[in-house]
Order: sequence, then C-alpha cells, then structure tokens
Amino acid sequence: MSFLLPPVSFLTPTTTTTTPLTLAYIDRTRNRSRAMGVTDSGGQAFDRAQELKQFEESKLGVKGLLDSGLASLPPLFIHPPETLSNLRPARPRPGSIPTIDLSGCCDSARRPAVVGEVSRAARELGFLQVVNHGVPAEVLDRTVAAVKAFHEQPAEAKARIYRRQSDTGVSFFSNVDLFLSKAASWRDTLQVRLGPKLADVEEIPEVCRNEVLEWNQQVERLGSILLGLLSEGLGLSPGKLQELTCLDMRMMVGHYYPYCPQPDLTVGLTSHADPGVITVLLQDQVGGLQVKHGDEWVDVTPVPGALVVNIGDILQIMSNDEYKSIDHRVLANPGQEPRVSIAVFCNPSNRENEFGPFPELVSSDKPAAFRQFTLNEYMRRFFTKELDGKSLINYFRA
Ligand SMILES: O=C(O)CCC(=O)C(=O)O
Repeated sequence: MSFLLPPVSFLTPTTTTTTPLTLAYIDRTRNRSRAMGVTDSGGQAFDRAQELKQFEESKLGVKGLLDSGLASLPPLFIHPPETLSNLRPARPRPGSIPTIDLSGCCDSARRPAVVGEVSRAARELGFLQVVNHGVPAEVLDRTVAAVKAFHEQPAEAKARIYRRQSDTGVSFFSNVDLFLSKAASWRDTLQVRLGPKLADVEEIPEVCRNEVLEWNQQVERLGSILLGLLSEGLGLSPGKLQELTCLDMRMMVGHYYPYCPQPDLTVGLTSHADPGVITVLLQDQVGGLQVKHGDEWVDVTPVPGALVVNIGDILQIMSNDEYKSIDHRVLANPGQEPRVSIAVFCNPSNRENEFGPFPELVSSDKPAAFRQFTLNEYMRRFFTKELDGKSLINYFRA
C-alpha cells in the first residue's frame, strides 16, 4: 500500500489546546504539503521518513496531534491492508480468558487447585485474569488515574522527557518501534524502569511518581506469588523462577490510547508476543485488548478489580513449550473516553546467563524445543525489529 497525504484539513487546529510545539509541527507539515501541491488524499505519495522525523521531533505524541484538532489520520498511521482486514471487535465469548481467584493461594488448602487453574490457562491460552490478588481496589484506581493524568498534561510538560533512551530510566514516547514498523499505531507511552535499578526517582513525573513507586511494590509482591504458582505448575520447586532472577528486571509502560478519528485504518498496538517471562497488566474498563486464540481474536474483556497476566516468550522457552506466549494486540480506540493500561514486563536481570528449556522438562519423549541463548541476544533481536507475531521465538527453536 502506498502512503498518501491526507487532506490538509486534518492539520487545521480547532481546539484551544494548541501549543507552540504543535504549531511548529503543524506549520512545517502544512508548508511541505503545499510545496508538494497536495490538497487531497488521492494524490502524491508522501515522504514517510520525513513525516516520521517531524512527528518524532514535535514530541507531541498522538495525544498532542489529537489536541491540535486533527480530524483524520495522518498517513504515517495508516496500516497495510493485511493488518486492517481483520480488525474488528471479537465476537463476545464470555469466559474464554479465565478469571482466577487467587485468595488463599499462598497459605491454604486451595493452593493445588489454584496452581492447576493458573497452569492450565498458561498452557492453553497464555493469558489469564486474576482477582483477589491482594492489591487494594483504591491502588488500582489511583495508578490508572495517575498515568492518565501524566498523559493529559500539556504537551510541553511531557516533551521534557520525550526520548527513546535515557540513563535516568524514564521516558515518554509514541510507539516503541516507530522507526522500525510499517505504520505507526495510535498510542503514547510513559516508560519507567522499576528494577533491578529503579529509575531516578526525581525523573519520574511528579504527577504519577508516588503511584508508580507504589505500583512497583505491588507488582513485585504479586509477581513473586505468580512465579511461584507457575513454577509449581511445571512440577518445579515454587522458588525456581525467582531464583533465576525472573522478577528482577521490571519495566513499566503506561500506555494511553486516545480517541482515534479513523479506527478502521490503524491499531492501538500491533499484534506481538511479549519477550519476557511474565507481564502483569492493569487495564481500565474501556477495552480493546485482544488475544489470538487459534485463528480467532478474542477480547480480553475488562473485569473490575482484575489484573491480566500473560506468559512471555522466555517462559515459553524455559518451559520447553509447555506454557504459551500468545500474540495480542489492541484495537484503536473509537470512543471519546481514552483507554489507559499499565504493563509491567518481568524479565531475568542476569542477561549474560544462558537460557533455554529447563533440563527437568527435557526428555527423550520431549527433546529441547529451543537452543540456549543469552537474554542480551534475545533482547537485541526484539528491539531491532518491529513488534510482530511469533517470528522471534521461532528464531530460537532448536
Ligand atoms: O494495552 C494493553 O492492553 C496491552 C499492552 C501490551 O500488550 C504491551 O505493552 O506489550
């Protein structure tokens, strides 16, 4: 698909939130459109590299673009037909992603039953939701509200930390794979390193600092419980995954999916599998997350008070294909209410160690399905390609 310039009208500011930053971006883009003689979307191919550069340099993110009065999607964000052809809310299939009650899972006779439920979901779907996880409802609400408040600050406040790499461990950007993907997606992200070395606390935006720090503690506690259940579900000692530092490297991404004017032409987040061990995801009640189940996309319908947990590639590998790391995506948000989600990716901190299937799970009946590799090698490959489906894990197959 060629990318076409949209009508210049998409750049017409119509709201009162226009800032000097947005105006600079808008002016540059409008002038260039005129120079190319483009007045409607049926004409010239646009210079994608230039558009990308200008979008990045504007530091606006998609929320800033929207606030500038955009009425249709800039071509940068228009996805190819193969992505767009199956974008639709999935048929409602209540209960297809199980919601598992964790109460009593650490200290009661319920533990074997909970281990069984968690391990079944990890084997069959790679996704589950958990309730009675011990995180108070007020903390869930506070965390979502704080991340939302960060994204809804004036563009200048966010632009200060707009960057893709930072020693401080805090950054704001739009699209982690902006320069690698075929098309950009309709979301912005605040990223904070939680461990093994916490980001510089002063750099975490004040508007959400306390909540991010509190969330880190909650995820560390819950992550330890989940890794215990998942280890046991593989027939290993409960402490096995944690001993391998699988909870130590934690990265938080606070996503913001604002209203999208043309949700049929783009996505909120392209289909991908998470590279790490597990991901703990807090989503608000807006919805849009979908999981691949066979050939179908299944909605992960928000359950009040629940947290979503999914298996990442590294755990699929360590489990010798017992647990599944599943492709998932987020539809572009068609509604006026923005969607907020906060994912914490849990990875081993020891990146030079060799990883591969646990020897306990390898036998002559079930030979090792993957080769050994270091996490550095794995992550290098992950971050030098666009977010996509299962290509990465398959690269490491034996
Ligand atoms: O926003 C969501 O619900 C999903 C986020 C996600 O899949 C990711 O950050 O990798």
